[in-house]
Amino acid sequence: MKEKIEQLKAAAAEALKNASSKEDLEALRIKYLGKKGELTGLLKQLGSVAPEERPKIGQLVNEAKSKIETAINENRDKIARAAKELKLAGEAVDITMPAKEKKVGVLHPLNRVLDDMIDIFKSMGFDVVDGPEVETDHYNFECLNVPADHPARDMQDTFYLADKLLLRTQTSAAQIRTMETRKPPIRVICPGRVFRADEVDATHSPVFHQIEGLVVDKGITMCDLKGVLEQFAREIYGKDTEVRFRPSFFPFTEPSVEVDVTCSECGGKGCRVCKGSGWIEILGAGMVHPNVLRCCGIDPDEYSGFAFGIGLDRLTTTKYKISDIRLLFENDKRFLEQFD
Ligand code: 2NM
Repeated sequence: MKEKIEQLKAAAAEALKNASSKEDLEALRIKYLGKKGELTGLLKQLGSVAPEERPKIGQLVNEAKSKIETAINENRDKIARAAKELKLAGEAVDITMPAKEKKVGVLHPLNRVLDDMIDIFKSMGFDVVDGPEVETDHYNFECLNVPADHPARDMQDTFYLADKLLLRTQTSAAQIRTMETRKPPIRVICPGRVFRADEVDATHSPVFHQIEGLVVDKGITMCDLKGVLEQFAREIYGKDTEVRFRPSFFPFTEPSVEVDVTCSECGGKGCRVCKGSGWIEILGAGMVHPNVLRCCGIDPDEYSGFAFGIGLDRLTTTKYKISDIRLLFENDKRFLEQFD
């Protein structure tokens, strides 16, 4: 009997060495420790053992049982640990591998210049206002004192959608709406897309961008206009920039001016960019025509104002030395990615 117990222990130990999975271990447990297992079988034979030997043999069987039990449990832990390590090794991340490049989008050059301009005008107390791109003849022309026979109203120059409905040719239409709804003092800029039936070439596009400004209050004069526009020009082009006002004509302002700055390329000496003149035209402006104020319900005897219109596209192409305005609208990523 003692011998049988020893044999069983040895056989169990040997079988355990070859067990490599949870399933193997479970089979072993059933084989040796189960209800119909080998050790139970031995206990059943206890009856054939001499009575005085029985307690001793019983104890030996129990010792063998707990020994095998412990061995199986230890083995189970070992197998679980090995399985876990294998799993972790499979999931390991090589943190020395170079990461995938994540490209972050950049602002379109037009938006960069626009943001700069908005900052400058906001610092001078202007609000930014918006208006519809589809406008009526009333807001786009009539209230702006553009006479019926003015060439701008021609089908050749303006995109008409219906009889009195059109794509706005300037953002001033939004300013007319502002004057109708707000009471002076008014200080707004109005950036946006405008549309004209132009031939497309390196400097013309049927869609382009304007920022128009408007100030209306009691006692506004040409001096206010000059001060604001000089400040703007120096912020955009640098503080040594000279500003020049030339008489001009627009139906919606009287008097009207065109504003030049010293060429940022040559500093005023004359070069290809300024066509030898040393000056570059950047905007048109003037004192708001009394007819325009009246059309918006503002009394021109009580209030006066100035307004200006700046082309964003040309400012952007000169600032970034972009040779062709069409590049701004084609959205070629190779072009846009240069502005990060
Ligand atoms: C320009 C030039 C001069 C202008 C006028 C107005 C309004 F609505 F007040 F009448 N807004 N913008 C204006 C004046 C625009 O663009 C070259």
